[in-house]
Amino acid sequence: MEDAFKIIDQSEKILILSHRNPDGDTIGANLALHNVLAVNGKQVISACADQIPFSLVFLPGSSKILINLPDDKPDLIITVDASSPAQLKYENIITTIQKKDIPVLNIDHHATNKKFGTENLVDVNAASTTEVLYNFFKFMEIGITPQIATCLLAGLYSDTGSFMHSNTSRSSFDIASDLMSKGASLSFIIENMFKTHTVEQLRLWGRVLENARKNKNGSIVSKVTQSDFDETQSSPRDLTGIINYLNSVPNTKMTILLAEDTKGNVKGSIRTQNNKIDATKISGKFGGGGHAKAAGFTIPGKIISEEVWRIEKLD
Ligand SMILES: [Mn+2]
Repeated sequence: MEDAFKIIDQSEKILILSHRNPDGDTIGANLALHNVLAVNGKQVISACADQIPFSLVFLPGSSKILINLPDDKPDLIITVDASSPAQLKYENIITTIQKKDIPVLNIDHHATNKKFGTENLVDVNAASTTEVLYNFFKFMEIGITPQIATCLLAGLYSDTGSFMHSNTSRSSFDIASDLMSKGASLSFIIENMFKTHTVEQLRLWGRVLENARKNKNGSIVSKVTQSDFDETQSSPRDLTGIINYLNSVPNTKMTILLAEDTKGNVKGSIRTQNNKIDATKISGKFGGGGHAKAAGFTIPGKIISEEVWRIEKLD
């Protein structure tokens, strides 16, 4: 944390980057950090290559997150919640990080983090990147305003699945309690992040649930194809959250949801409640990453339905 503090202290123009397909953690972390650094006299730009979902627009300062990067070169790039440079999606940034042209502070909590930064503030025991930041702000003796508290709590809420995932620890509750005492608005977070489903999204979820089956290995699997998105007038983004329903069947090995995207890829999401299974080992076989209980991968291709017929001999 001391090194992270030093590298920030030495910089004037700071670019904070969230990962593609942003979630509550990467955006909450970005905005909390933006707020703290701007108050401390830094020139801060926040960006994310993909547009932030409607459910996160309520976060204080969300309009500060740009999609297009300004030409001005920063003195420091801070990445939040990104396990590898590729997660940032900006080609020129990925090259810059690889060439080490500009110092990079990598703040994250993924077990699969590639430690690509000049400094790496990575705590794999933290439930969210905002938990890492919370500890960092404490170390720096930063006063937490209600706005910062809301952003940090939103990240913790998002990554613990409302304190239901196995990464939820005593410290998650301690931090949440402290953030609420500092003015984080829980009702605001819940209303905006969890009660925002559209009818199109619910119809898509219907497809996922209907396609669900338990395979021979005791895993729950389901899929959605491009035609499911077309017919329900929904998009891949509308899948967020549905896998938790699939992953609610007792005594299963794991849950896998396969979804086609518009660019000819299949995105696989893996969840497990089984302590013997490490989801990152499975996602890793397909070039993906994530956490032991929640991981994912993307591979080019499409989903083919196979029908198998066989005759069972009677004795
Ligand atoms: Mn996260």
